Amino acid sequence: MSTPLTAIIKQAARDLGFDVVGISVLPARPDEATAHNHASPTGRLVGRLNDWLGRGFHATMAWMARDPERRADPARVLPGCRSIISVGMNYYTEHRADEGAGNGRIARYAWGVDYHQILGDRLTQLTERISTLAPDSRHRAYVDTGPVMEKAWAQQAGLGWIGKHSNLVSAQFGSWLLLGEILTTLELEPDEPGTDLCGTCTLCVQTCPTGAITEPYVVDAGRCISYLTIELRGGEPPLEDDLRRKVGNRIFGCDDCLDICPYNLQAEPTSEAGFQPTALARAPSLLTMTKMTEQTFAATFKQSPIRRAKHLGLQRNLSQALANETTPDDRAAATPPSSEIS
Ligand code: B12
Ligand code: SF4
Ligand code: SF4
Repeated sequence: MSTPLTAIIKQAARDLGFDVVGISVLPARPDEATAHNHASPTGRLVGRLNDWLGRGFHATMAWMARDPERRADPARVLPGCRSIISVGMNYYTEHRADEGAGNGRIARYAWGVDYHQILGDRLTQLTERISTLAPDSRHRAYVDTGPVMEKAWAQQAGLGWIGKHSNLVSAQFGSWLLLGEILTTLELEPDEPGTDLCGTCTLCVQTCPTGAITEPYVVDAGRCISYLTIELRGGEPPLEDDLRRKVGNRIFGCDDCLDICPYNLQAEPTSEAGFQPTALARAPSLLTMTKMTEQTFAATFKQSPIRRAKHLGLQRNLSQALANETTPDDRAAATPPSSEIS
């Protein structure tokens, strides 16, 4: 049973359009919360993060290696932090990608308006509401870009579980949830952590074209197509032929490990207008897009996550995909094209 304040905050989050909301708490005594205590949630998290960093799985994302103890411990981000309000928004639409000849493929999360904007605006409103309810409290809201391990806290707050592809899966919304959170000094009522329902399934691990899921729950970003087409800056040396071929027609992100997940079979379309796809995002013509100047790129993707790749990165991706049209990716050659399950 939630305390009145917890219940009011959760209802306010739902009223703002968040599909899921849950709460996790940090211990009152700072020594219990510290990242040096390996039995505490933050201690376990810093261990996992350091292990991942130690294996070099962050590749060129140097920002991931900056102050891991802070990234794993919300109390270092917001001194006095007692609770984390995790929220998620469903971005699934019933549209299909048009992968006709000459088209590239863009990951679903980038089909509409940038989620940083959609979730960020709502989180600002939620924070304002909390401030009026509890004027003495302090908060920090983040979507993606903050030093917070969002999936782990979402799992702790009961939004779902961390699947073997390492993303959060919800029994209700599958893997199509984007995450955000508010760190707060308020003591709220915690939810039960999510239970892992992957069981013996390993479909996502098997389907990954590049073997980036090195073992269940662990992703080597340096091999992940999402990293190779978004975070790896244009202008870096070209990929080795084998890896480049496996990138196939993907020009921004990758959904293969999400598309295959059985928990997406019953995914309900989102009611959020901002996530509806643009015609270009669903059916991106490789040749047309190679003609985009820097100015057209900036204007076309002003409100889209695709601007993250920058003009140079997207052009690199388009060249790769065009090269792969004549040398199809290994997986596509070996197996029939995988259609989306959902
Ligand atoms: C860096 C990053 C990436 C990198 C690295 C991915 C990765 N798996 O770490 C790259 C660029 C490859 C990437 C790709 C994608 N990303 Co990304 N990414 C992030 C970011 C900024 C940090 C993630 C991180 O901390 N990684 C470091 C490692 C150590 O942490 P980890 O993945 O959480 O893995 C550990 C945990 O699983 C941990 N763990 C923690 N608690 C527990 C508990 C249990 C029981 C177990 C078993 C394990 C476990 O063990 C693992 C150790 O290896 C987050 C936003 C954020 N601030 O959190 C978004 C985020 C994870 N990305 C997101 C998305 C949507 C994607 C893509 C689907 C985009 C796409 N379609 O192309 C892909 C998915 C690829 C994949 N299979 O992971 C969403 C995920 C939403 C969700 N439902 O989970 C996030 C949360 C952004 C957001 N705000 O919504 N991403
Ligand atoms: S996003 Fe693609 S490349 Fe990355 S882990 Fe999933 S299936 Fe593999
Ligand atoms: S595909 Fe299977 S193993 Fe992967 S997250 Fe979904 S249920 Fe878990």
